[in-house]
Parts: sequence; C-alpha cells; structure tokens
Amino acid sequence: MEKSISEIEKEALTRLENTTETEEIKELSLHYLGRKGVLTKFLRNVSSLPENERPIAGKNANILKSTLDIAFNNVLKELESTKDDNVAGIDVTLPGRSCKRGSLHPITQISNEISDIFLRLGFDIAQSPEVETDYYNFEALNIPKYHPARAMQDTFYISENIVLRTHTSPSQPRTMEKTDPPVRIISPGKVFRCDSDLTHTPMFHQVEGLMVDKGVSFGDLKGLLTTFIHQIFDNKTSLRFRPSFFPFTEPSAEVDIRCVICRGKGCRVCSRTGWIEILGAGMVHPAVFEKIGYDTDKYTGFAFGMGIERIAMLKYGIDDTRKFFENDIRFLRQF
Ligand code: 2NL
Repeated sequence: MEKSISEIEKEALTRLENTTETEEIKELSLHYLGRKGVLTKFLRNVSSLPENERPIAGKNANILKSTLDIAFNNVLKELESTKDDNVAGIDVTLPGRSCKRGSLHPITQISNEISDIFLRLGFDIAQSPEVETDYYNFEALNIPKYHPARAMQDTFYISENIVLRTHTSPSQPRTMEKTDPPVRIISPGKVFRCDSDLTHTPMFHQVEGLMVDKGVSFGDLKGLLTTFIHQIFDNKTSLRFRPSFFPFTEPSAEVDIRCVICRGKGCRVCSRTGWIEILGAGMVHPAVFEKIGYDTDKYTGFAFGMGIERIAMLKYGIDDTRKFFENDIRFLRQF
C-alpha cells in the first residue's frame, strides 16, 4: 500500500477546497470513489495487509468513503444553487426595482381639501349610511310625501322604505338627534340618483354643512361661505347669493361664484354669464328642528350643500363628469 487512509483524506479534502467547478468535483469524486478510484483500490487491497491490520483499515476506508461522498455532494449542491440564481438573472449589484406608487382619486383629494378647510374653521365630520331610510332621507328634511324627488325615476329604491341616499343631509338629523346645540358638522360622501347623461352620473359626491347655535344668522352663513370659497379657489373670487327654494331651508339661496376661468368676461364654462352656480344654502327650516326636538325659540341654524365633482372640474379644468369614474389610468395619473 502506497498511502495511508489519513494521507488520502488530507489530500482529497485539500483538493476539494481548491475546486470551484462542478466538472472538477465530479472528476475528483471519480478519482477517489469511482470503480477504479483510490479508495476502491485501497479496499480491494485490504486483503494483502497483515491480518491484524485488516479490520481497522477496512473500517477507516469505509468511513472516509462516506465522508468524501457527503462532502462532494454538498459542494456540488451549493454550486448548483448559486448557478440557479444566475439562471434567474439576479445580479445582486443592480439597484432595486422601485414599486409604482398610486395616488388618491381626484375626487378624494378635493373632498379632503374641502374637509380640511372646514375642520380648521371648527367643524367636525359626521358620516352616515349610504343605504338610508325614507325617514332620514326625506321625512326628517321636510320633503313632503309627493315631492318629485321621491319618485321612482329620481331615487333608487331598495324597498318601500329604504333608499340609496340622494344627498348627504341624512347625517345631519342623525347627528342632531344625538347632540344638543351647538352643532357644527360637515358631511362629505357618496350620493345616488337615477340619472345618467353628459352632466350626470348615477353616483356622485357631496359635502353638506350644518351649524346650529343661539343667534346664528344668514350673515354668519355668508361669512363662512366667503371664507370657504376664498380658500378653495382664491381670495379674489367673489360670491353672489340668489333667492331660491329648498324644502329644508327658509330663506334659501343659490350661491354663484365669479367664473374662475374668464373672471367674469363670459366664456363657455359660465355660459357667457360670468357666474357659476356652486352651492345651495339657507337657514334651517323650523319644521326640521321641530322633528328633532330643538327649541326653535332658542336656536337658529344654517345649512349648505355642494357637489364635489363640480368643484373638482372647476379647479382642474375638466369638462366631462364621466371621466372621474371611467378608471382610465391616463386620466387619473394626472392628479
Ligand atoms: C345643494 C343644496 C343644500 C342643505 C343642503 C340641509 C340639511 C339640514 C337642514 C337644512 Cl339637516 N338643510 N342641507 C340646505 C340647503 C342646501 O344643498 O345644491 N346641494 C348640492
């Protein structure tokens, strides 16, 4: 015998350590463990050793055989797995892929902007269900039984007494039932009407506001809305109040602003009038307070409502409401 088992072991492990190629390891494996390999030959020659040395030599050779077999296979597996990474094209030195960030829908952005203005003015946000009872959507707001707004062609009915809310007003009687004055709330949210054409979508968004306290006047309403318009557009934008009618307010007004596009000269957006209607408002009708149980001798209040799409269209210069709800990423990404 030329080499001892410990010499073979030392040599084989050193050669394995200095090897990085799969093919070389396979060759090493054949060289030591193959049919004509060093260890195989050693085992075959054990019988030529002196009788007392044979059992130890045979045992040691078999232990080394399995040790080398495990070592070669482990290194082969490790090389295989790093090769897989390269096949997948992973270059760990490349910069990471950035993920695409979404953004808030333009209607959500404007709704938040409107809410922020009123929050700074001391208002709270009140929310209520989108599926509403006939009572809170109509009755509590002094909208009589045969009012056209209550007809099937204007309102989505779920059942005889359940509707999709046609305005965000129901959150206001709901809040008043739970709290005594002073009340200062705004209610942003989705509303639904049986209507669909160039200027109407069956779902749209509103913000309504309500303030009730001792001595609240129409002058307070004018002051608040002027501050609001100056903040959402700019403080050169003037307002005009025109007499109007709502079942839930008396007196009622429609509020126009000087056209933000032509500044009053007359253009397509303001139909050459120089003014754009933007809000409805008024002093809360005593019949509304009576249903809640507020003392109408003690308290007065004002309320107002506006469409969020309309404000967003004027701020961003958008001419078609339907664009907000088509989910066209080329449109939405611009905001
Ligand atoms: C509009 C007009 C308005 C109200 C909403 C209201 C709510 C209560 C009592 C009285 Cl609880 N009024 N809301 C008042 C006037 C106008 O909305 O053009 N909305 C888009």
